Amino acid sequence: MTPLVREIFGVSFANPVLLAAGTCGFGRELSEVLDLDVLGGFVTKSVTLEPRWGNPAPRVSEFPGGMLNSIGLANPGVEVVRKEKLPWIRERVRRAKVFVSVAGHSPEEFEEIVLRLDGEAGFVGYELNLSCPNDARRSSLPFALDPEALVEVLGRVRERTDRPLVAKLAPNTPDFPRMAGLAHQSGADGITVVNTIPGYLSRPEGGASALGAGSGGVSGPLLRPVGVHAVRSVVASVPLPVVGVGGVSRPEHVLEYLAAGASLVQVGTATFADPRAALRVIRGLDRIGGLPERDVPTAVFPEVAMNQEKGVDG
Ligand code: RRO
Repeated sequence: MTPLVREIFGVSFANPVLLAAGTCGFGRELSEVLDLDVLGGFVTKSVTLEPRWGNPAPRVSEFPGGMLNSIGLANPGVEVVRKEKLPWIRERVRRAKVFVSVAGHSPEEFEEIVLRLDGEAGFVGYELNLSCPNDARRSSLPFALDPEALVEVLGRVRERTDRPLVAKLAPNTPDFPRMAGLAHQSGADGITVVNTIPGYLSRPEGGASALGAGSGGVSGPLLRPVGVHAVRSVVASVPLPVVGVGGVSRPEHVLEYLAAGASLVQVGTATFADPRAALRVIRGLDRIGGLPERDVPTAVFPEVAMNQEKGVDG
């Protein structure tokens, strides 16, 4: 067994458990019920260039397999994050490591958001949200399903920061090795898998959508096998740390993701049902007495070598 502490991206995490983007805002509200410093870290709500109100209510709906959401990227915009949210984090968060989730409508917007935030203290790196299923303003594919767009986002942002860049991919990516390989070649330091699965729920009486926006993203228990599968696939194809997310609500789930090769694991939807879910998970890992030994994969695997030979567009 090894202790819970993880050294990933040149950063020391007290444990491998982070809160997933969109499940803890910018930390402040949750800090009233959970000591954020028990966490390995957290990822902020995705930040856009302009403030966004988000989608019409209802924004979430439950079903037996989990939850469907279409929040619609509601966030105060990069300037409020810079002037209000990050100062709060700087003052109040001591040990937990914070990643800012960035979501643009174009590669230029990703670049601009990073430019505006990079001079600020209080966070260690960026999780690039390339996979939001609920972004009405981007009419074509999410970045994570569009190889050229993914390469352009990574390339532009890489020029603007030396901080760790973690690319968050979509669960409906038809080819994880290819997209993870492109992210790696374009400067990503890590890969997060997975975001929510596009889905639709009707109201019990039938017909109309259960959500104000129509379709949404599915998360919760049914996402766990999807996330673990994605972690295995990415770990086997790129020599980067992989962050696993999807359906984690118990310490055993963290161990399952770590056994699949994840370096860090995020708790997402479970926090909505119980704001202290991540604390229970970390206490459970403590009771187990640490984490099983596992080598972090460092080899360059054949799929990556193939992508490199073919060039970034594969
Ligand atoms: O805000 C959302 O509706 C949302 C985002 Br940005 C995302 O990345 N994933 C998700 O399920 N919802």
